[in-house]
Parts: sequence; C-alpha cells; structure tokens
Amino acid sequence: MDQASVPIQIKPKDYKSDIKPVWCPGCGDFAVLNAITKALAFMGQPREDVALISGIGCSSRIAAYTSVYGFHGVHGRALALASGLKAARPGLTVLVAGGDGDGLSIGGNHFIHACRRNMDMTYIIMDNEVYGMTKGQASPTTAPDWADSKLTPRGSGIRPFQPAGLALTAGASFIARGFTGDPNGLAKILVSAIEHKGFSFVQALSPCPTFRPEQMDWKHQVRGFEAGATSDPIEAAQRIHADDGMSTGIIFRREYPVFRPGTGIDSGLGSIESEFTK
Ligand SMILES: Cc1ncc(C[n+]2csc(CCOP(=O)(O)OP(=O)(O)O)c2C)c(N)n1
Ligand code: SF4
Repeated sequence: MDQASVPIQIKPKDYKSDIKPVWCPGCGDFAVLNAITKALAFMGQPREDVALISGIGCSSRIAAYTSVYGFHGVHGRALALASGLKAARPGLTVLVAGGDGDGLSIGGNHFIHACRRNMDMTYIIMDNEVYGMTKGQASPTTAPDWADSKLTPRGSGIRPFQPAGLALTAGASFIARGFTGDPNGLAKILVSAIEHKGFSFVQALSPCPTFRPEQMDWKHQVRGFEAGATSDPIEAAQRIHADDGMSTGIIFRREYPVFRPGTGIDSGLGSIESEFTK
C-alpha cells in the first residue's frame, strides 16, 4: 500500500470545534458531544460529509461545539431544518440534536411527522426532563409531581410523554435509549443509528445537575434492556410500556420505506422551477 492510499485516521477530538462548551460542570450534554465525536471517528466519517442541526436550549448548543457543518436553529424547528437540508443534499449524513422541551413540546408536531416520514437522519433528544436554558420549568417528560419549579410549585399534574413509545406509534424505524453515564454505549448506539437507513430516534438520558440534581442518581437506576432490538412493533410497544424508562439499548429496528423527496409523487415543483431557469 502506498502512502497516498493509507486512510487518514480521524480522531474523536478532530470533530470538536475550538469553542469551549458553556454547559454547567457535570451536565450530561458533555457526554453526548463525546459520544457523537466517538461515533463519527469510529465510522471514519469525513467532516465535510456530516451536518449537525439543532434547535434552541442548553443541549442545542452542541452544534457549535463540533467541527462538522452545523446550524444552531430555531426553538423546536431543528427537524424541519434538517429535513430541508436532507432533501437538498441527500448525500449528507444528517444528525439532529436538542432537548426534550425543544423536540417534544414546541417541536412535538415536527417530531411525530419526522418519525412517519422516515427520512434518513438521526435525531438525538438529550432528555433531562426539564427546560434547562430557561432555568428549570417542567417539560413534556417531567413527572407530574416534580415540584421544584416556581411555575409549578405543586407539580404540573400532567402525565409525561414516553418518547420511545411516541416515536414507535408515529412510525420511527429505529428507536433506542442511551445514557450519558455510559458514553461508549451511547456511541455504539449512535453508530447503529447513523448506519440505519431511515429515521433513527435516540433518547439520550442526560442529567441536568443544576435544575434536577436528583438525576445524578440515574447511574444507579439505568440498566440494559434484557432482550436485544426487535423488529416487531407490538413487542416493542410492550417492552417500552412495561419498562420504567431507565432501560437502555436499541429497542426497535425495522426497514420501512425511506422518504426521499423528489423520488415520490411529482409535487409539480420541478416544472415551476424550470419556468424560472428558462
Ligand atoms: C419560539 C421560542 N419559544 C421559547 C423560547 C425560550 N426557550 C429557549 S430554550 C427553551 C427550552 C429549553 O429546554 P430543552 O429543549 O429541554 O433544552 P435544555 O435547555 O434542557 O437542554 C425555551 C422555552 C425560545 N427561545 N423560542
Ligand atoms: S442548566 Fe442543566 S442542561 Fe443547562 S447546561 Fe446546566 S446542567 Fe446542562
């Protein structure tokens, strides 16, 4: 093998930007950043072939901390941005990341439709069961009796979403849960998610020590799913709902038709476009 054909090894740190994260000490989001960079290095993904799109929130700052293409977008609109990007540049590996508030509250509608649309991208929700950036309000994954917020001093009284169950019902073709206390396990999940053809949803349990200090105990509560991934949605639903939300691993993986804009029903946009280029 001559010198020129030796593949250049890209290291995890090469996927990090020079910007120092402003996350609080102990924030789980550091480990998500590490897991993403490890996964990309393991896959040898050229940086110019990857884009990381995010919304707004502490977790969504992640786009600025990597050296791949990035877009730190609008609250709740990361998936809309990412879908447009994937439509325009189908060859890019598109990663999307943000918080549980960003993805399930203001962005909830985009989430369910992204699941059913099944475009080939990987969506990571960094779930800390709180709005961190706006100083600790209840999110759609917060337990109804969490009463440490001034806005909900007696708890919200609202039952939380189960993100994996929501993704399954909405039609996601890859569903997994990882934990930031196990960044290598999370990186492995991310490799499988990126390799999967279709919409991959990864819920990363990512503690917020500032507004949810009790989450530091998650390391004692998290365990692996006993059974591996299933391709049976009914079995997956049973597993998700029988679980307390603390089991990690790939839950569901199945081949569904992948939506590639422009290859399905003719939207008529092509002929409108050609009018302008005459
Ligand atoms: C349209 C709009 N509405 C509200 C906000 C205020 N806002 C900024 S971040 C945020 C929630 C962040 O929580 P989450 O997405 O869970 O991320 P975290 O900060 O916990 O990582 C909100 C409500 C905003 N920036 N834009
Ligand atoms: S407030 Fe919470 S989510 Fe935001 S950076 Fe600090 S620890 Fe992380």
